Amino acid sequence: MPTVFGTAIKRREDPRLITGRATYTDDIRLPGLVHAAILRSPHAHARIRSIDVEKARRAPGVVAAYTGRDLQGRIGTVPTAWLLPDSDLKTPPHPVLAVDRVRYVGDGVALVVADSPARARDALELIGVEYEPLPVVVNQEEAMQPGKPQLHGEAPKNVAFHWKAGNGASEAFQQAEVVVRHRFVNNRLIPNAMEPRSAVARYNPSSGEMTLWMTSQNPHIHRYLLSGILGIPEHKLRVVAPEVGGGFGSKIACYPDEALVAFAARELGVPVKWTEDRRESFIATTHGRDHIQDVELAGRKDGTITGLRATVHASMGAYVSTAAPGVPTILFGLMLQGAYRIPQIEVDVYGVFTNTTPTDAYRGAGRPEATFIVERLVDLFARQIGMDPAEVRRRNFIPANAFPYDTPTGLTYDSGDYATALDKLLEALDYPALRRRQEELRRQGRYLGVGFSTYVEICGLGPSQVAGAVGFQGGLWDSATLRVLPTGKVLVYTGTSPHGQGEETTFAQIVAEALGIPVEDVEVRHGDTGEVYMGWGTYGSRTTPVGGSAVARAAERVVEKARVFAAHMLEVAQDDLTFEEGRFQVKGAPGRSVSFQDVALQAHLAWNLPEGVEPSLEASAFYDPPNFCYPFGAHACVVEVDRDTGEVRLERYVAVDDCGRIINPLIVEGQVHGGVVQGIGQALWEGAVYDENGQLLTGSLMDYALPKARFFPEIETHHTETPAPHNPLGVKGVGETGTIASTPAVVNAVVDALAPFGVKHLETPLTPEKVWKAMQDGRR
Ligand code: MCN
Repeated sequence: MPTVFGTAIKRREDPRLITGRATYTDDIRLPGLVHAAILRSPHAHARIRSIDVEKARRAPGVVAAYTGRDLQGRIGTVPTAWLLPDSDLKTPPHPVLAVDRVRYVGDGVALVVADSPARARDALELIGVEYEPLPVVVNQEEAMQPGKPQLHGEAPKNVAFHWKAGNGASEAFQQAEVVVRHRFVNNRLIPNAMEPRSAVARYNPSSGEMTLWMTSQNPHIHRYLLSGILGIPEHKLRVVAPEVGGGFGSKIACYPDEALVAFAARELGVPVKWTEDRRESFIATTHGRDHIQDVELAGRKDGTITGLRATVHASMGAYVSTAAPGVPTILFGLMLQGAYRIPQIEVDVYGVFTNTTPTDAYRGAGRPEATFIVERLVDLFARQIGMDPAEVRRRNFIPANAFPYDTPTGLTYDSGDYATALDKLLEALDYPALRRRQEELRRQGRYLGVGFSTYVEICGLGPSQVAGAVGFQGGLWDSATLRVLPTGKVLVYTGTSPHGQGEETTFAQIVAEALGIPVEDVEVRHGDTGEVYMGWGTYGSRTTPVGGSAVARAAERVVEKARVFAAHMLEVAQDDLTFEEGRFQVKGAPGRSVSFQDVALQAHLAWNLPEGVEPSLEASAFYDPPNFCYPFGAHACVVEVDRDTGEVRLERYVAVDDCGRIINPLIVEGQVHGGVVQGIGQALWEGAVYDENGQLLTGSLMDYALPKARFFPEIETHHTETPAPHNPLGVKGVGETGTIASTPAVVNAVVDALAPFGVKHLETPLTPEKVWKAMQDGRR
């Protein structure tokens, strides 16, 4: 049997996806189905004087219409799942429909249910809402100034929380030979999964059971939270995530909308569907990033970094979304170490309410914001001391023999070899030749730039104890059950909920390898609380390190039980058996063996069971990792900036990533490609823009520039393999590495290209206009 772990087999998910045969939530058709539409506030901040839904109720095809007042006392508010200890976090109530005040453009105001989606939307126009507009604040720093509009009575100065970490950096700055200070604006991004959010709810009044199909990255968390909002006992609520067309973090949160759909289905006794349109998705699905970062780095002239300090204002938007408090704190502040031995670090984060769409996780969630700071500061430092940026990185790397490495922010990096990744990158780039070419081109008036990003990230979330200690209101272990059928085929149930990442393929590879059976004989099931007992979902690149480890453990247990049957069948002691390539073999007796399939059949036919052993071959495992995983790597981008137009042309992108042992190189490459493209999106094109009235100016795909395939050269991927020392597979996550690494690599490259103009920094996205202006200003 060829090994399947480490093999680039094609994703089994893809045929159904690329032939249009997958079933997404919006594809679900049920008898008697009616359709919901949500009226959303056009104001960023306003008092609601009155809402009149009577005309809408009488409109053709309308079944029902509800306002926030209609729902009061009948449905709960939207909860937050990450409470930050020692931070004084304020979590003002977030009603499912606004009652007397709206706080962002997109805040839900009324729900209409009708016999078709079009009629439901038409009826929204018949709802009369009298708004009294209030002053608006969209910038988080301004929101903390005296006299600015207050979003929530419970949060003076609009501060949702103030959080600190690190070991103090005053000494490093007092003794520094060189200090680099800067302000970075990590711009707000809009996730734009290919499939917008959607929900279908069906209630059975006779049993009191509710089934809710929804676009979820974590159905069990949604079941738990929604059961609270709806007052439906958890065992009567089944949450199913059918095919989910991407999430990128935006389908983790518990939103008001899905709760409303379930509420309406229960009220009306008919199934109800709601699907966001793209415009709605822009304003009503959480956004990402949005930091104002005041940062400084202390160092010596010889290139040693001695300290890093950051004060950050992170926008929470109008309410605290489900996982939002953890993003600019744990996933950001604790990672300001980067890949370097920085002895002193200090970070202060203010989470601030503004009249904007709530923010939450977006691919990388906190880690891109941290990596951007570290990698830009390293480049600014290199420039200031006149040293090559690759050399400054190398000098400060945590050395390979220093792992496990305790950081000043309280984490323990598990394993790493950062210098080897950089070496591989420099070789792939042919770095000296690249610098020579840059010089040559500059002489011809052409501006080539090369930018690095040597990153480390925290993922594989995560040890439940640590998560609990930092305020996450849940566990972060995961579960797997393996059911072996009489013919030796295997069903795998995982508590994770992949939505594009490909674990139906890679988890099958883990099992096929462990049991020595064909990979086609393994089927992976996920995303249904009715099928899978419990799990915590897919995000934070945890699915493989945590969920995959649970699968590996369960497979080991299946083999243990199979060994009992095999020993009985072969009439030898268990210790006399080896298990290789799917066969139990009597040691030293080549002719005497049984296959895994023989054992599976025996376990079920059960006419000759070992004494005291129950029939069947099934095992479960619950895996709680002892540590996070810390994938790392070295990325480089080569750009050429057009002197006349300011346009940035991507010439090369080279990624060296280390995600421990690789299960499927093809899938890993795909994840790196997608991640890199998303990170470059932020660097060059993407950015949410609000005007001073809180209107989202980039509220459609005409205004919000997503990356397009034709903008990219072939992304070159390479790997080093430093196994995670603490999980049974030696794997680290890879789902976010590309996004985390790539944004600063591109910005560093553009700034490097513009060095002759004296340009030291440009805020993302680096639009041609900004780049062109920087060249004009530099020349002056
Ligand atoms: N893998 C592997 N070997 C490794 C590590 C991973 O073969 N050493 C494989 C995995 O088995 C899986 C894939 O790579 O098939 C990604 O796995 P993992 O790193 O565990 O990440 P998750 O599955 O937990 O995915 C989450 C991550 C996040 S946080 C975001 S956001 C994101 C992403 O993945 N959103 C995505 N990738 C996405 N890809 C798609 N298509 N759609 C999204 O919404």
